[in-house]
Amino acid sequence: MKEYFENVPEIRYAGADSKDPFTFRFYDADRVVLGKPMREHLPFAMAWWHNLCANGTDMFGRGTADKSFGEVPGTMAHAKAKVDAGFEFMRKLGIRYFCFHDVDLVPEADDIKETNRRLDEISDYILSKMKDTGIKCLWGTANMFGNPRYMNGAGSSNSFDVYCFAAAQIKKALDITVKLGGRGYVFWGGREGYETLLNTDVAFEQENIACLMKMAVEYGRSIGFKGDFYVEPKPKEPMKHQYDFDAATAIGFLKAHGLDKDFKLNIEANHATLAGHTFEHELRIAGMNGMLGSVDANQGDMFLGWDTDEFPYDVYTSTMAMYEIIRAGGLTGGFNFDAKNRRPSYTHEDMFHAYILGMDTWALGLIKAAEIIEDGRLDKFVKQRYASYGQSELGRKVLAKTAILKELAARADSLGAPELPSSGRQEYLQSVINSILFR
Ligand code: XLS
Ligand code: CA
Ligand code: CA
Repeated sequence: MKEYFENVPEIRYAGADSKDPFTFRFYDADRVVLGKPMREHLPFAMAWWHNLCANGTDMFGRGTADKSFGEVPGTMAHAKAKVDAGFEFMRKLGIRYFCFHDVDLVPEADDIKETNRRLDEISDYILSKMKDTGIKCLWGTANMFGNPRYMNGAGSSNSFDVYCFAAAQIKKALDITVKLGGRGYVFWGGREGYETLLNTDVAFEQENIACLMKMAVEYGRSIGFKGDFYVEPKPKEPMKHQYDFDAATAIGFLKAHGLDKDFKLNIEANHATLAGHTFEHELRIAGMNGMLGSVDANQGDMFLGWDTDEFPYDVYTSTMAMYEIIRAGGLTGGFNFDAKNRRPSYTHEDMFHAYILGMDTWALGLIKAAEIIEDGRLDKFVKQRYASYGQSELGRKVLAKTAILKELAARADSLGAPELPSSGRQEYLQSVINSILFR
């Protein structure tokens, strides 16, 4: 069997002091943290599109990276070479899952019947590789934003024929996800949104999106899909206004349409910051609603207003994100590196450096989040901050939801002027975090 990454060995844990670039400094799959090995806390996944397809092309220039893997792009031979290279890549890193869009796997033909035939062929091939390696599918999805037919969206398109094409792609992507045993199925509303109200019926479009999702659930369940459907919120780009703006908006939409039992959220770090939120905020909102499903593990650039999909490097964020994830009871999905090398980092070795960085950043985040939990000061502080509700009979009635407005007003009258609430102590708490992070 041809080796695609000859210069790269299997990546092993070698400790924080390791100077060998092809080692993990923090990700030690067997290390037990909070009673579970790291590999169980961190089901990492390779994103087929960025890792095996994206070559650094941007709107100002051609690609810089060679992702041909020795074959001619646009052919089935190339599609198979990507499978071989991808499985070698995952095996060398100890990554146990992958995520895909339909059109990442095969070149799209003009006729959907031919595209579907190619998908059948490649998924047979992928399945044989999965059996040989034990690598699994985290989630699948349909790319309903790239083809020009989706210029006005898929579920939100003004064209009924385009809506039918979206349905056909979802049906096939679900077939493939089930065939590969995927844990989840993602809806990222790529172009589900609008540019101007002057030509848009928002209510009509949102009803149609929900209807498509309902049909997807019915079909998925009918073919034995037991996993979660996910919505991946994103506020903008490519559309100016995207309907799944953020976690709260997506949850409201899912609940309004009775989809919240089958759907959870796939929270992407870069999308959170585009929405003006921290990643932790989005995880908290999803988690407290029982709808935290999976994570797209990347980071954005605060100086740029677009979706840069960088590999995660910020340990403050991975720590506080892991803190949220653990407290929410973990993920039903996993950690998909929806991230790409920077354009000047164009070699095959850079693909490995990027994943080593990402996996180590999350491993360190897990270790430090566990320390914050074991330390307990943060948790205790937050509980104490709201303690006044439990300190009077009336406060307890509010907690039991039996109080009435008049009683509360009477208490306010008896107090005259209330004392200031207790101090937020933000700077103290930040110093606690630093002392745990850097000890
Ligand atoms: C794009 C999205 C996309 C989804 C899957 O911004 O992040 O990659 O994760 O369609
Ligand atoms: Ca994503
Ligand atoms: Ca992104």
